[in-house]
Amino acid sequence: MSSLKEILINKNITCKSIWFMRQAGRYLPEFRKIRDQNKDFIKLCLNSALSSEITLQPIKRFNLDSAIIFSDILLIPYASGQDVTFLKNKGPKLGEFNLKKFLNRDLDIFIKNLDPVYKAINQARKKLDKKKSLIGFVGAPWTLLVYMLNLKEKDNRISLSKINSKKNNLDLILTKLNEFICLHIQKQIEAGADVIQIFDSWAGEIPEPELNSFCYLPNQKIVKFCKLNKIPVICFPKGIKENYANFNKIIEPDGLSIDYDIDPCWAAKNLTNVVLQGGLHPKFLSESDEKMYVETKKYLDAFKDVPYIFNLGHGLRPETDPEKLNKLIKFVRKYI
Ligand code: 1CP
Repeated sequence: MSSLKEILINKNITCKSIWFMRQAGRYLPEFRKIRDQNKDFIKLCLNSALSSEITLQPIKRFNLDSAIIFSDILLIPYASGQDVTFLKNKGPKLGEFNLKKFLNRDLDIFIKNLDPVYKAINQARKKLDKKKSLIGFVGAPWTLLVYMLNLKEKDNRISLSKINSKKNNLDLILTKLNEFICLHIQKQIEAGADVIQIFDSWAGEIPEPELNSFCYLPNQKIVKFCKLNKIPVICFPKGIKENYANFNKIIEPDGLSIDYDIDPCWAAKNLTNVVLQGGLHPKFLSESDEKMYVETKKYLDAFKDVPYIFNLGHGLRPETDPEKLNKLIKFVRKYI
């Protein structure tokens, strides 16, 4: 069994594991070379040979314990029929959301559109050492809605008025989204993914009274689905602060990825019966080695007696120097 699964399933504290969110892509020169020749990001994600190669690039370079499939959370809106484009240095831009088209989308067409992702998982799994996990992933419903309904304002705040105007249809949208997400998970498992991570990157923008309907319930449904399929699942409800404790009690995921606002000592005390992951602010990879090591040690010390997966409090930044990441990995491996 891979070290990641060994920790998630058996809560084995002697077994340590390292991987990084957004480890495949952006900051790696070998990725940039491929990216420069493939201007259409969606097409690149749907090129099975290239996306399986990109998935394995950080494993070859750093011998990390797990690979995460090179894909994107926005392939779900894409496969459901919405226009999705990625603008250089500006991020994703989605076309107008068409409720009727979305609700009537045939599941077979949805899956057919994503077939290259499953082929990529299959190819990457074959080339990946059996002791390493291949992580499949999805965006949580709320985080997908932020993009699908174009809720993000220029200052990165979320416009709730836009979601309020859709209130009557919200249950229908969430139900269909859940169906797409679970199907996408099932297909990733069948193709060879052995752990699933749910990214709820914008959970911190949900007003407290709505946390239950937009964050807890939708994540709980997906976690239940993963458990039914006997696949370990890690949740990442970024930005919900002390509500991480409620999230953990209600949803009961196998793993919980903490963001950089969560104090590791608080987490060790308050987030129990779960395997913790992550925490270190990705910005420390742009500071001095000493500062990076001091900050890293805070997490390794706080979690030395509990099952812990080393990772960051959010994804690796595009400006990260791969050599700096190498130093961090060496430090963590020596320490644990
Ligand atoms: O222009 C480029 O080269 C594309 C950059 C890029 C890459 C490499 C995007 C655009 N997505 C990805 C891959 C990706 N996205 C992975 C690959 C596997 C890995 O190494 O982790 C994963 C897991 C994601 C997940 C993802 N996409 C999230 C959740 C994680 C997070 O960072 O919060 C989100 C929010 C997205 C949307 C997205 N896709 C791309 C960008 C720039 C964004 C974020 C835009 C924003 O900030 O709103």
